[in-house]
Amino acid sequence: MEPSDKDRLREKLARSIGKEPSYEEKKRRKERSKAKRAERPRRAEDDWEADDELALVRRAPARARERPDTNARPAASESGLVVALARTRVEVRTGERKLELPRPHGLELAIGDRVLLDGGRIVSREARRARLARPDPADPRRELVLAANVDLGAIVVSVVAPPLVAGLVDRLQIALASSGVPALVIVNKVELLQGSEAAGRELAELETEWRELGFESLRVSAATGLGLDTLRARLAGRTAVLVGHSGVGKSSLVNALAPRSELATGGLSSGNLRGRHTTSAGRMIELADGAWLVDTPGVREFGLAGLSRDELRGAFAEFARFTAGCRFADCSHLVEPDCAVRAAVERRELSRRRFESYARIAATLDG
Ligand SMILES: Nc1nc2c(ncn2[C@@H]2O[C@H](COP(=O)(O)OP(=O)(O)OP(=O)(O)O)[C@@H](O)[C@H]2O)c(=O)[nH]1
Ligand SMILES: [Mg+2]
Ligand SMILES: [Zn+2]
Repeated sequence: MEPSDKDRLREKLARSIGKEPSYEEKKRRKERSKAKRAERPRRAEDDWEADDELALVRRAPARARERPDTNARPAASESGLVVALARTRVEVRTGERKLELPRPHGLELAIGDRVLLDGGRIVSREARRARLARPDPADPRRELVLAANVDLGAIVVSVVAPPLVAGLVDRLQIALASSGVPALVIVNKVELLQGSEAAGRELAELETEWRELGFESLRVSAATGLGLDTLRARLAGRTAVLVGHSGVGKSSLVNALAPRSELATGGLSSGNLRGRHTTSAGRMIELADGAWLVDTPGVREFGLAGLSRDELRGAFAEFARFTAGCRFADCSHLVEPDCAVRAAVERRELSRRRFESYARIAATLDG
C-alpha cells in the first residue's frame, strides 16, 4: 500500500471513531428508548426492530421469551411456513406452533417461503410458486422479495388522506403481472369520500378505467367495516400480499380482518397527509377460512428496473389496438413522428393519464 493510501485510511478511521458515540452515551440512549417503549402498550412488533426497509433485527432476548410456543424444539424433518424474518432469526409456523430459528446462511428466504426443518434448523427451502419482488432501493441490482407463494397481490390505496396515487397502482399491476400474480386494487377509507366530491369523481373515473382494462377493484373501509365481507370472501383460501404507500391502511385492514393480529397502525403526518412508515417489516397473518395475509411496510416508490421496453409496451395492452398505425414498427410512442398511440391520446381514445404513466415509467428504464 502506498503511504498516502495508508494515511487516508488512518484519517478515515479517525473520523469514524470521532463519530461513534461513547459507551456512556450509547447506554444513555438505550435507557431513553427503553423508557419511551415502556410508556405505551406492548405490541407484537416490539420484539423486532427495523434493520432496513424490509429486514428486521431481533431485540434483546429478555422479551423474546414472552411469546408462547416459541423455541419449542421441533421434531425432525417437519415443514414450516416463514411468517417473519429478521437479520439473524426466522419465525416459522408449523401447524399451530410458532418457532424462532436461527436464520440459515446461504439460503435466501422471504415471507411466505415453505421450509424444511431438521433438528431445530432450517435446512432447505421449497421452490417458490410465485413471488412479488422489487429492486432494492439501496442497490437496484439486488432484489427484495416482498412475499413468496402468493396467490393474489392486493394493491391498497386510500382516498383523501393520503390521496389516491394512480401511478403506483399502474406500477404494482405491472410488477404483479410480470410475476404471474393476479392483482386486486383495494380502495380503503372510502367513508372519507363523503366530504369530498372531487375525490369521489376522480375515483369513479379511475374505477371505470380499471374495469375497461380488466383490473379488479374493491371499495372498503377498515374504519367502518364497509366492503370487508366482500373482501373476506375474495381472500378465502388464498395467500395475499398487501402492498401500497405508507398510511393507506394496510395494517388496519389486516387488523379488521383478523382482530387478534393487533398490528401497530399509525397516524398521518399532519402537513402532507402521508403515512409515517409505521410497519417496519413484513409479517404473515392467518385469517379464518384458510386465508393468509402478508402485511408489508409502505413503499415510497416501486421501481421496475428489471423491466424491458418491450415488456413495458406489453403492459400497456390498450395501446396495441393503435400501434399498427405508428410509422416505425418499434415505435416507443415517446418521441417518434407519426405515432398512432399519441394521436389516439389526443383524440381521447386512450387515457392521457395512462399514457403519461407509461412515459414516466419508460423514463426510469435503462437502455
Ligand atoms: N378514516 C379512515 N382511516 C383509516 C382507515 N383505515 C386506516 N385508517 C387510518 O390510517 C392510518 C394509517 O393506517 P395504517 O394501517 O397504519 O397504514 P399502513 O398502510 O399500514 O401504513 P404503513 O405501515 O406505514 O405502511 C391510521 O391512523 C389508521 O387509523 C379507514 O378506513 N378510514
Ligand atoms: Mg402498516
Ligand atoms: Zn407510436
